[in-house]
Amino acid sequence: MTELTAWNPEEFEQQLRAKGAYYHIHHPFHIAMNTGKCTQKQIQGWVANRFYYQISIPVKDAAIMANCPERDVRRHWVQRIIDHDGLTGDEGGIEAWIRLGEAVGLKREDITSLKLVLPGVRFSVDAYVNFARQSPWQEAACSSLTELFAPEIHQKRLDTWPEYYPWIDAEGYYYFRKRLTEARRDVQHGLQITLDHFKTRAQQERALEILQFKLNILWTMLDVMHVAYVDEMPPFFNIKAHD
Ligand code: AHQ
Repeated sequence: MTELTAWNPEEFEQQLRAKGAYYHIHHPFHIAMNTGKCTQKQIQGWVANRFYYQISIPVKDAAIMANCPERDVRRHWVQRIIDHDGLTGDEGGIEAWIRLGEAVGLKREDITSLKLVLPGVRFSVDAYVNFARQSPWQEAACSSLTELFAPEIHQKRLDTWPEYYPWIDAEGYYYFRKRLTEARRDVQHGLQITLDHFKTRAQQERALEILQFKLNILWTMLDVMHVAYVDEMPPFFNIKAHD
């Protein structure tokens, strides 16, 4: 079979951006959140579960750094870890996410104990971290390209939540504002690595497969939350606990 012609960089980028159709902004749980249909409990569930994703991002990025022999890539990629873990005097994104949790009425301990994290959310996030650990660093970099679509989702929250959820302390929105610039900067670097590395058509198709894998992770996390908090069927909800 003749090898398909590789896309040029513009066509390849277009193919990557077209995957936005599968972004979790289109998930019913996200649509409910952004149209004011969620209860405080559902918003709290989302924030508490997404905390596990947030604390896993720097671990994932450290795995990429550990697999990457290129100093020039690492000296840029390291900023992602700092953005989340913070530095002395700059609390960082993980602390800002805890602030979001407190702004929606959770106690710090409810969030940091991970006691509200659903098994399916944990499996999805762990799949992402393990993918980064076990894959070539360029493939793991490519998987972060869901952030091509992230500025829109953060802006949507900033535009809609204050009106629909006046009970949320506005302090909590700092995280979404912070990501607007960070995501745009990160994704330029991740996109350049992807356009430079995946050259043949087969490699470019592989990049699309990797992006779909990460889109599946984000979508599955919301499926799990929907079953637990909307269908009210958390794990073992119908099993009588044996003492
Ligand atoms: O807050 C998010 C974040 O820090 C990151 C890092 C990046 C990655 O390395 O995969 N992806 C990501 C995302 C964040 N927030 C998500 C959201 O919906 O709030 C979006 C998510 C992403 O698009 O991958």
